[in-house]
Amino acid sequence: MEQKSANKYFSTVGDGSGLAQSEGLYKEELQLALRNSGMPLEALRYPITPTGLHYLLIHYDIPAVTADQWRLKIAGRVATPLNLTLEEIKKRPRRTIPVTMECAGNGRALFAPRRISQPWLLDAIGNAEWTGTPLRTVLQEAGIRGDAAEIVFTGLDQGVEGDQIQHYQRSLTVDEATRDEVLLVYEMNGAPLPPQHGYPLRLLKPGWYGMASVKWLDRIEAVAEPFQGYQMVRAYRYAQSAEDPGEAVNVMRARALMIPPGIPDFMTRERLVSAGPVTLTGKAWAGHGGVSRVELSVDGGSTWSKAELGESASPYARRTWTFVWDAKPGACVLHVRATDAEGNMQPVDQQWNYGGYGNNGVQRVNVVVR
Ligand SMILES: Nc1nc2c(c(=O)[nH]1)N[C@H]1C(S)=C(S)[C@@H](COP(=O)(O)O)O[C@H]1N2
Ligand SMILES: [Mo]
Repeated sequence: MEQKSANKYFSTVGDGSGLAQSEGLYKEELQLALRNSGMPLEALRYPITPTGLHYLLIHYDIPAVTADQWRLKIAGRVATPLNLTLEEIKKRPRRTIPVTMECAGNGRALFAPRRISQPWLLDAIGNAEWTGTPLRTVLQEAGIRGDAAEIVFTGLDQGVEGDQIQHYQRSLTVDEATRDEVLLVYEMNGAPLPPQHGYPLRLLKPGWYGMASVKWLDRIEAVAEPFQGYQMVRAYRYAQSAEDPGEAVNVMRARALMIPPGIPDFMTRERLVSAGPVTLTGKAWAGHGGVSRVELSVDGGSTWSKAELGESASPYARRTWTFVWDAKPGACVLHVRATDAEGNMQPVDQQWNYGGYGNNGVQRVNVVVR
């Protein structure tokens, strides 16, 4: 990988610490926010998120690529390197799975201080139906050699991040890469992958935060050592400072979100609701083993009651929850929280980290009942 000091060419944002020093948004955050749209929370109502409402996260530019010139290269520590056309990939066994995807940075802007980056609130989510072919069978055909430890996925997109000129690259261990549910995806919601979601082919790693699902795949390489690329060792770490190596971010933490009830105030997006029974509903998910419980608080987090949980369409898709609230006139803050199969509950208070990852602090919705 080519390395260069970015500071030689590019200006610094803020005071150089990487953290915002004020509540106001930096121009650079707004620039990212306008490119990378979130899903309006009322779209939680659709069982499958319409393609144009699914969140987007693009580190650099959408690369220019047409399927006829494109080839997927499979190389490195394999017995038989492969060079596949999109048509050849589509002739392989076809699988469709609904998968809930969430950006690891979801909730970042709710941390204080926040990392200067894509300033997500709670909307970096989607639940699409992805169609493709299992990665495992392609790797079997290439013949992963016994000395391979990881599989590196390289996107066509290139940019400068930190101080490194790079293609977007992430790796998975051979064990993680060859799990049943890992797909090479060429369709989203029954149509060819749109440019912004990785056309012509992307990886899908269900259960993990979105950064693992590399878009615009160019090359898949089996390597002998753990991959040390920027997106593995510098970004996507639960760390306490810029220098702290921290722990890898991977599996999605438990989260429940509600469709904000009633109608919004245009500026604040606080809600106006009529007194009486109000059915609160939303979705909940967790990367490992799914969600075991969802609870509501209608008194600002003092007391909690269990919501009713629906079924999920796949082990990697969110579940619907519902709760009937007897709304009394006045102002209140609604909270919703999920617990995963291992008993990990969403925290009420933030668990800060430098990169602003995995912030699954409970959702709070300000409501005025009249
Ligand atoms: N090649 C490439 N793959 C990528 C990214 C990227 O910038 N380049 N962004 C990643 C991140 S951080 C997320 S959250 C998901 C977002 O996928 P989506 O835009 O289809 O929702 O793609 C991942 N795959
Ligand atoms: Mo992300």
